[in-house]
Amino acid sequence: MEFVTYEQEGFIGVVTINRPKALNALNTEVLELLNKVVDAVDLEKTRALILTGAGAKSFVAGADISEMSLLSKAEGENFGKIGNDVFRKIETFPIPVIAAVNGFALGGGCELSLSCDIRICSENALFGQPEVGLGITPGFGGTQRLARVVGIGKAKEMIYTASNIKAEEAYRIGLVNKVCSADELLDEAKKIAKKIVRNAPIAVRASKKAINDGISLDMDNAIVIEEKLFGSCFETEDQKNGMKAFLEKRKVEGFTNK
Ligand code: DAK
Repeated sequence: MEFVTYEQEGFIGVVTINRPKALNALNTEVLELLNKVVDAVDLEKTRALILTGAGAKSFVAGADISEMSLLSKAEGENFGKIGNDVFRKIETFPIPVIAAVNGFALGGGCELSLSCDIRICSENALFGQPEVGLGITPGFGGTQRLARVVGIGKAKEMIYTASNIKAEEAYRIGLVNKVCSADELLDEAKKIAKKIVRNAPIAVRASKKAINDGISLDMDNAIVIEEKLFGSCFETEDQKNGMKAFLEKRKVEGFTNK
């Protein structure tokens, strides 16, 4: 069985973590496959990715506890590195990545969703960082990314208490942008992706880079990052065509990614 699958639908790629028997828990094999699948995405023809989990119950129920329980220190470090590398690859992936969270997003699952640009979830979703109850800290960026998304106070509460939160609470605190029924989840993610892929791809990519690179800088330096990326758009055909279409009071006829 292929633990990570990929489907291309027009400009949209759908990556599915497919290990439902273990609620899509992340073992070394899944992480390595995820890395390979992401590396293989053709950026010429793909403008947005959706990341989801197989089955009705779970996005990702965390790192694989059975595998982790047997790791030596060196193996633990290696496991952590494989995970951190692929999570960072997703976070800095040139095109937007939408997490469609279809159930449990615990530990490494919550952290994986946090590596994505946008999260939406089904009504049965459950988010949490249960690590301190297992004697470890969040290890795939949870101590850093959760606080950046929901604020330091809420992140600390979730991490210190190891309490899970339901979909509505995740929406209330801004962890997800939308809650919908399980049946509609993938379609809702595709609707967002379709809106993204209609826009000028180079400008979308530059916006992602500007937000990601600027967020941890002071405003004086952050704004310089924006200036450079803004300037780079003026070398593109899409900028010329987009503005020309506006001035001629017509819709742009499809951006070319050039
Ligand atoms: N790992 C391995 N197997 C898991 C799993 C997990 N995280 N979560 C579920 N499973 C497996 C169960 O063992 C069970 O397998 P069988 O017994 O059928 O063989 C199957 O999935 C179905 O699970 P349940 O029978 O438990 O299903 P329930 O509906 O009763 O409960 C549950 C669902 C999600 C509430 C429960 O399965 C659960 O609490 N799972 C564990 C959730 C959790 O604690 N996740 C966080 C893991 S810690 C690191 C970086 C990062 C990390 C670690 C290190 N480094 C830098 C080194 C990350 C750590 C984590 O993510």
